[in-house]
Amino acid sequence: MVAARCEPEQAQPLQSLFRSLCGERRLMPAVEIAAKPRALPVDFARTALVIIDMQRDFLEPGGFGAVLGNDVSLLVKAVAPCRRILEGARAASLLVIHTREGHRPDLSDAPPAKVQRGPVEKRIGADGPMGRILIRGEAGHGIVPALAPLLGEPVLDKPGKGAFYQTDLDLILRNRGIETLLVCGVTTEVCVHTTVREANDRGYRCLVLGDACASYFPEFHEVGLRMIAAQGGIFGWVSTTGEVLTALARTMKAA
Ligand code: C5J
Repeated sequence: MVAARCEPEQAQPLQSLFRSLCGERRLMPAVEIAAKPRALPVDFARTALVIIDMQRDFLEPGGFGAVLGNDVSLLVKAVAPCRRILEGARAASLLVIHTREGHRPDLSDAPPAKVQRGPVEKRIGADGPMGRILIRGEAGHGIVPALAPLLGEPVLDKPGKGAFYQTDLDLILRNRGIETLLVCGVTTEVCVHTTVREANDRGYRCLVLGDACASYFPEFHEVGLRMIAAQGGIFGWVSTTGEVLTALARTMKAA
């Protein structure tokens, strides 16, 4: 096949065509958010907030996290920053998406390799103080009350660690023309990281709000954030709730 050549005199019309096909706004981001490894230009009209797995099973005593022997109080510190960015996103009419990790009661969507780990009484599906561990519909599977989804905000039930795996997240984002994700939630090095890697491979820019993420292992949290921003931002950008809220306020003032 002969490759199409672009003569110099054709370049200008082709660039205009490309701009009109892609939408001029894409080339003129509204605001820059201070971030590592460098500031990220963001068009908030094409940005969604994705809150990962802020579920009672991970954050409250008696849930899956606690049953596994973790100190759940380490995750609770992410609730207030998540709440602040959630309120900011709602005020600015951003698309807000909540995710929950969990499985069908019959475990038909839970790979045996995931379930069959550790003592039987501590496994996914076992009875716990907040109902069956990590099972949809049980009390522990719910999102903590401070971050309860509002009617109309998509809540994605995911069987895996990543929010794109076996969900319609990509479809929802593409139908809304979303190109940038503000990502927060728990845990930094597991479900947040997996989701950011999946999103990055699908072409989304991911800005992770470090203070609105948390881990049972503070050192994993720190290193997890550093990994995202390393090598020129190998998976994305890392910022804070405060920086994003400042940028949102600037945008809303200018509008
Ligand atoms: C874990 C999660 N850690 N949401 N899930 O199993 O990070």
